[in-house]
Amino acid sequence: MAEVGRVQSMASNTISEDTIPSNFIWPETDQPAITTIQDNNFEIPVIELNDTDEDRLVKLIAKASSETGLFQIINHAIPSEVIEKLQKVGKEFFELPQQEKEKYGKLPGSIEGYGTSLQKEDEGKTGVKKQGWVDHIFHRIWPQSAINLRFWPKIPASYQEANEEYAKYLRVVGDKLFKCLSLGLGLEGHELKEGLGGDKLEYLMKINYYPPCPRPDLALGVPAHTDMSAITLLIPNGVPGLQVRRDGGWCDVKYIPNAIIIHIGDQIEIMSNGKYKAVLHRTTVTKDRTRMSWPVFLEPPLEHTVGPIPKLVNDENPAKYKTKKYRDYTYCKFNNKPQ
Ligand SMILES: O=C(O)CCC(=O)C(=O)O
Repeated sequence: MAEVGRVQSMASNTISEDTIPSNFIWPETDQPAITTIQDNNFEIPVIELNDTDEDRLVKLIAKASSETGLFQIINHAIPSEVIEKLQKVGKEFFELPQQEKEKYGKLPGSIEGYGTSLQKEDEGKTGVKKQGWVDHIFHRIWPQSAINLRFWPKIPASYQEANEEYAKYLRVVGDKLFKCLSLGLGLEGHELKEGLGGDKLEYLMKINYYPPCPRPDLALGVPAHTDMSAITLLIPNGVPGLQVRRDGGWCDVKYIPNAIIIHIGDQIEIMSNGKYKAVLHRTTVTKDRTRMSWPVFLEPPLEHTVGPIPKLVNDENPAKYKTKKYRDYTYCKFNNKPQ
């Protein structure tokens, strides 16, 4: 912890009558008040996706993906009305009565559906796994064959249309990013996407809803992790909360309005044999504002096998990762088992 002197500790001198259940109180090694490096906002690279100089675009994306695993794209050609509509219907869904949201509850063994750690009283026991201060819903939005509308909210009525419209634009952005990431590795433009299942590549929408929290100094939204996906394309609302690991602590990420935040995930790190880096990140919550985010995880089908691209592996640069089915990768990741 070289930079520990810059990490401000507030937890010990915060006096508050507000309390939260113990299962939301993280150990001191994770508490935002102790581990956030103050006044050190992390300015993530801003990349114009409509840059007509393809070489420059490829270099910028490859640099950001190798150094930080996180960047934001602007001029991505997704109309702001499409994004606003997506955000509006998502917000309306989370503001519905709990009973209505539970209609979309997850089924055993399925990632899709509504999930909450905030409303379930039986989970508030001391000693249980620490929980994030967040509700969420997952559902696939592409390809058509992977969509199960049972998990798509029927209220508000325009939810489906707004998500379909967003998916249509997002696919163009996803294809362009994969092409640039491929070229940045010296591969042909189609190779990364092909290695992830080609047109069977899945777009998994998640919406995070982080309500105000009486003790944002002690709680976390989503705990530290890298994404299992290949890449993640995320839209936040205007409330800050994303943090990345830096200098032995955590830095707030500053993003610009209307940008899409791109996270490099585990599958691209693996395929690139470590040239691109999956970004370690987490989220914090605030006392008086609701934060929301809409990450879409671009990932291979569960039965698809992913490993370092053979062209990137040789005697000097042997494979650093195993080649395995994505289903097996997700099993190990969910269950904290070695890969
Ligand atoms: O809300 C965010 O900005 C990030 C969310 C995230 O990391 C996740 O849902 O996996």
